[in-house]
Amino acid sequence: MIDLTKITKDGKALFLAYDQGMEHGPTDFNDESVDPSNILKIAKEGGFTGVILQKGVAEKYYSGQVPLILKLNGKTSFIKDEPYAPQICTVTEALKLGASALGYTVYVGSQEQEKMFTEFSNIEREAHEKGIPVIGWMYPRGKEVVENAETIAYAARVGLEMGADIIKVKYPGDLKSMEWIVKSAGKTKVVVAGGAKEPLDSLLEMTKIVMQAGAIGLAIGRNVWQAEEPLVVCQKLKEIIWGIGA
Ligand code: FBP
Repeated sequence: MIDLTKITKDGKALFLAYDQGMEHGPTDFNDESVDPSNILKIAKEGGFTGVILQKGVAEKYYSGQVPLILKLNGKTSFIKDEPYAPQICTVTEALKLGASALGYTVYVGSQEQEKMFTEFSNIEREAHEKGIPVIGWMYPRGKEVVENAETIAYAARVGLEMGADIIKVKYPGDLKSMEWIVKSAGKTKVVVAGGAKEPLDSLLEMTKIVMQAGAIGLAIGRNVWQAEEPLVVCQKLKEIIWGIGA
């Protein structure tokens, strides 16, 4: 088993996702969040167990604030056909930038799936030889695929079958579905994405369900750095993930 202790605390995880500049463009940002330095400050002060960056941002802004999870592939939202996010950073480059773990998105069910399977497998082989964990963003997507609880569970299972150490999935909407996703992922650990900004109460309720279902935590972006007081949100999330007073 690959050691996850660099990016977890007591087996639980809270990752700050900041690859949206690539995935959605700066439309997600305001004057504060457009500056990666402010995000890294939140990552450190908020007690995150890892921050997720693309290589360009890591190169120019990262200096060991919290453990780095380097995203090795990505795409823009202009792509409307079958989704494929090409690899844009190598394992060697990521390690030079100080990465403690690597991230890669697989659009499970896309007509381009084969390319992502191949890239993911090659990355994973090299990373595991070096003892580095690989996190798979396992998203069921493509013209033949509807994203729902069942297809998210399928994508989660593909993460296990492919050997991901952790998978990141979208929240399916209820406890029973979430439990099935966690079961489907087996010994592969599960973290859940935050999604678009929503009221704090709903976010906290989702976090409780996610933890109750057996996931190890969240990999969350917009719901933290789009909040008026990101550190207050972090504290509440930590209280749920690690227990009161975390
Ligand atoms: P959020 O918590 O902001 O949703 O971030 C999670 C994440 O997976 C990011 O890592 C990624 O940039 C984004 O969501 C991709 O979302 P989508 O593919 O649904 O546009």
